[in-house]
Amino acid sequence: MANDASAVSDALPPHVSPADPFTPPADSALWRRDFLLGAATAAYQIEGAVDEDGRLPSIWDTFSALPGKVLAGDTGAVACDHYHRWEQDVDMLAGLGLEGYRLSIAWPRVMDEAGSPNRKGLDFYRRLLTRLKEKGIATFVTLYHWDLPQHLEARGGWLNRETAYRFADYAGLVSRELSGLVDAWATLNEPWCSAYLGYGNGHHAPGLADGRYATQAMHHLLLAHGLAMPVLRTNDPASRKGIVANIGRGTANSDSAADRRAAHLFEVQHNAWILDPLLKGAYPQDLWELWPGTEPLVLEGDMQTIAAPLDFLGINYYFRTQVESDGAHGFREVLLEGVERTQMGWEVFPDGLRDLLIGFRHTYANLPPVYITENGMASDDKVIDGRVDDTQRIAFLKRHLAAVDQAIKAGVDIRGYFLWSLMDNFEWAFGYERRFGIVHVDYSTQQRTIKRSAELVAKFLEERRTKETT
Ligand code: IFM
Repeated sequence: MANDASAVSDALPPHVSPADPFTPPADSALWRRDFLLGAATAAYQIEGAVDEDGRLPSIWDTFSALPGKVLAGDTGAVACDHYHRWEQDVDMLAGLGLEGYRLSIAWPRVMDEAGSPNRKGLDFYRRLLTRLKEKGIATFVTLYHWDLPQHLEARGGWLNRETAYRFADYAGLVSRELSGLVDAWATLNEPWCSAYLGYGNGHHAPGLADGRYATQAMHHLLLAHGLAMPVLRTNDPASRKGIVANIGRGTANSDSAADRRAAHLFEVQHNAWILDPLLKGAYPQDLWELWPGTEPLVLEGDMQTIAAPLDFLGINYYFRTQVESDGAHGFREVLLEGVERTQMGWEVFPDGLRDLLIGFRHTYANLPPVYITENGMASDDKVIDGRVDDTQRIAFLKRHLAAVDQAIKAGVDIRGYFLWSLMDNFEWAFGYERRFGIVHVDYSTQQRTIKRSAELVAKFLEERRTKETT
C-alpha cells in the first residue's frame, strides 16, 4: 500500500520519519482559530489563456519564448489552465478546508495599453473572488507577481520611473473594481526577485544583467508600492494593505570576522535591501559597500513614499545559504554536503525562518503583523495507484510550522501561513519540472490529484474546527 509507512521508510533519508504525523503539538499556536492557514498561487504560473479575452503579452510570455531561458522550453501559455478550470480549483480549495487563498492578478489581463479597463479580464477576477467569498475563504490578492505588461517593458520596464506611476494607476483601477471582495492586498510579490533576477543577473524576465539596473529597478518597484498604498486605502478602506518580501538566511562558514561579515552582507543584500526602505525609510549603507557605485537615483520624497505604514508584511521563506568571505568586499556561497535538500537543490532549514523572524522583530521597531505568504518545497512527485505520497513535503511543512510557532512564542506577531503552492505549476526558469504543489497536476490531462500532504493539512484543519465547536 502506497501510504504504508514501512513500505517507504527504506527509501527515506534518515531525517524524514514516515511516522511523523503532521498534526502540530497541543500547545502550538497553530491551533488558534484566528491563525489563518491557506495556500498560494500566482497568475502566470497557473492561469494559461495568455491571449484570451484581450489579455496583452507580459514580459514572461516574451522571455519564456526565448530559447534557453526556461527549462525544456516551457512557457505559461497553458499552465494549469486555471482560467478555464477556476471553479473546480475553488471547489478543491474549499474541499481541503483551506481558510485563505493567495492569488495574483495579471496586470496585462485587466488593463489595456491606454490604461483603460479590460472588462473581460476584470470579470474573471470578480467571479473568482466572489466565489471564494461565498465559500468563506479569505482572499489575499497580490497586484504584481512578475508579469509586467510587455508594452511597459518596451518603454524601459522597471528602469523607467514612469512604470511606478503606471502601477499606481493599475492598483487604482483594480481596487476600485474589486473593492469589498479582497481581505488583503499586497502590492508586490518579492521585489528582490523582480529586481535582482530580472535586471541584475538576467535569470528571470526581462533578462537584463547589470548591478546598476538591479538597484534602480528595485527603487522603482518600491516607489510603485509606496505610490499604490494610499490609492488602495482610498478605494478599499476595509481591507488590509501590505507587501510580500522573500527573505534569505545567510550563515557564516566559520567564526572568523570576515565570514561573519560575509553572512551579514548576504542578509543585507537579501533582506535589508527591501525591508530597510520599507520600515526605516532608507537603504542600508552596507549595500553600497557590497555593490559600490550602484546607488539608484532617488528623488526627494521617494523614501517617505516608500515607507508608508503597512498593515501587514508578507514573508516568503524557502532555504538558507552558507557563505564565506570572497576575500574582497563580498561573500560567496559554500555548498554544504550531507544536508537535506529539495528538488530545487535548496537546503531544508526551518530554523532560518524562526531566526529571521525573531531578528526582524528586534531590528524593526515598527514591524507590522506578519503573514507567511509562501513556504513549501519542490519534489519530484509521482502519482502511483492514484495517490501521491509526498513524505518529504509533510516533514518539511511540519518543521516549518513548528518554526513559525517558535517565533510566535518569542513574541513575533504572525497571523497566518500560506503553503506554496496549492498545485504544481510553472516554476519560472525551471518550467514544469519542479513540483511545489500540495495538489499534483498532470499537464497532459490537467487532472488534479490531492497529495498526501494536502490530505494531512485538511485533516488538521478539520480537527481544529471540530475542537472549536465541541
Ligand atoms: O514559484 C515561486 C513563486 O512564484 C515566488 N516565490 C518562490 C516560489 C518558488 O520558487
